[in-house]
Amino acid sequence: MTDYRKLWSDLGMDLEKHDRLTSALPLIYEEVYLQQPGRPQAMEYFDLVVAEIHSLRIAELVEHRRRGGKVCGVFCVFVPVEIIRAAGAIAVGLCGGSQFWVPDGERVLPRNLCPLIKASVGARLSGTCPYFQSCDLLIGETTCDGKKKAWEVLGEYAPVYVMDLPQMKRPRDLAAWRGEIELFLARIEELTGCRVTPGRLAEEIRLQNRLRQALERLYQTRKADPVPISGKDALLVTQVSFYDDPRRFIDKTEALAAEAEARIASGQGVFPSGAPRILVTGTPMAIPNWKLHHIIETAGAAVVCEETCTGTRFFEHQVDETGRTLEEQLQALAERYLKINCSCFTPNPGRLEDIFRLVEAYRVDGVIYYNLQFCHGYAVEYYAVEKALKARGIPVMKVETDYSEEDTGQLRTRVEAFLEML
Ligand code: BJ8
Repeated sequence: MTDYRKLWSDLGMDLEKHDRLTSALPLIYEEVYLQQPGRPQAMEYFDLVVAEIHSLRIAELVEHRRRGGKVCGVFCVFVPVEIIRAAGAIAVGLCGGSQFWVPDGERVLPRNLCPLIKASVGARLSGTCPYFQSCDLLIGETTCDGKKKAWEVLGEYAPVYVMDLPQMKRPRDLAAWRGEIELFLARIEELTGCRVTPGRLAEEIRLQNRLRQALERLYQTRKADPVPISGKDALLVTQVSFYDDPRRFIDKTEALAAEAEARIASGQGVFPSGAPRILVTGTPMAIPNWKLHHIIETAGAAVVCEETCTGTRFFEHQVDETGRTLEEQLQALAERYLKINCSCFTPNPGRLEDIFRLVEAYRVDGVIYYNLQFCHGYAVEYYAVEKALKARGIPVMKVETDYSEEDTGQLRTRVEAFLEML
């Protein structure tokens, strides 16, 4: 049996502090997840992943490194993980979703900064996240200003590589992004000492496409009324996708989707038919950030879709698999990734189109715009989203919050008032 305390200690973790972090999770998970009535049985796997969040997968990463493999940490859905894997490395998502890490982040970052950035940096500084401790290279990107500058700070504590993401989508931006992907490939080859061949890259492109398709299949089931799976459970599945083994994740997600499809066939749901259907749009929700979904769903509504980077922005659009040469494959990767409609782009009309399309497809009654505090890109973009939704008669409400529980009561009151209006 693996001695995890030894394993964490070998990773240089602060065990005492880590105990404090992990002691709170079972209680929170019990309340937020396990008390939900009628959950699909296939969620058991994802419950296990959370219960063992700092052990089972970490042991796999440690074993991979013991054999000479590398681990790369990523913070954004723009990073083409296919390249990392094609070079024999493992990619894990590192975005911090816990308030626990915020104070450590604030030791080196301003308080009035997005909690996702503070928690991500805090996770590294506190020595309590075994994923961070297992990484040979952290890969940042130039999306928002906060992240862009935080990489400089993080770089004092761990090796960081930054991808320069263009902020417009003109042909010259696509060409620049393609160039960035080439540089990235060279850096990953240097790290791993492995050449990325067209054959290996084709395999990883297909694998990541399958992973996206598995999530898409699960999301499709959320279009049904009654909805066969809660928004909280669907969110958890996406959160897990960022660090689980991709093949195992695909199998488990397909099994869950199959169960959800069977539920639809027999009319079984987790909310009564006719319950208000909510689309959440905005900033990502990194694990264990389940705050807003929990408030909405304990108020009697179902979250049926997330237009976020822990939702549709992560899995929509496939990479073209027909490329045979490295050049063609890198072009296909550049094109697919540049289709993501993050608010860091100007203008960003694609996001509005996505929201309308999803509102219709998921038969949404109301939209809740989720804005992490101090995320200016999404905050400013609310203006256009609100105007466009109101013009179409679609109710919308903006929620601006952080990871703390201080405003939970107030948020609950606002969400309940919004739901009553639908
Ligand atoms: S593609 S949303 S994952 S950047 S919430 S850190 S934007 S201040 S996370 Fe994001 Fe990539 Fe865009 Fe998606 Fe900055 Fe905003 Fe914080 Fe954000």
